[in-house]
Amino acid sequence: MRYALLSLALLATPAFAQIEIDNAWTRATPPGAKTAAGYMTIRNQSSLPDRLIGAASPLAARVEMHVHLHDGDVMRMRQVKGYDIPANGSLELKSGGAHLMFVDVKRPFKEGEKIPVTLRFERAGEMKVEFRVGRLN
Ligand SMILES: [Cu+2]
Repeated sequence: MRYALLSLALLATPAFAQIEIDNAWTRATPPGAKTAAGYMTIRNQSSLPDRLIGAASPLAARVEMHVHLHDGDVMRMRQVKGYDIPANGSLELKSGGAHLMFVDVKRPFKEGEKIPVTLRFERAGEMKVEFRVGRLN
């Protein structure tokens, strides 16, 4: 019986690894800017927690995961190794909170274009997402 349950769990893993990305966007960058922040909502429709463990884009040397911390009156960004996505829950990356950071962008992001990003989840694996570029702020 124990073996039967184990193999069932292994077979079931891909079906439960269901991640959906909503509203992935970034901003147009001014000429010479080296970084841009990316936002999105990550929904986990699985009954198991997942974790975003990496991100990459052909348009940036690297894509880091950042959080904002209040240090007195100063907001600081700190790089983290990943974001936990709760089972049957979601995580919103937004301005002033957790965000992706495109570092050393290869050229300016232009309003209206889409930036390809590959996300890597511990359980759901790799996923390709396009980040819509909003207006320069
Ligand atoms: Cu940042």
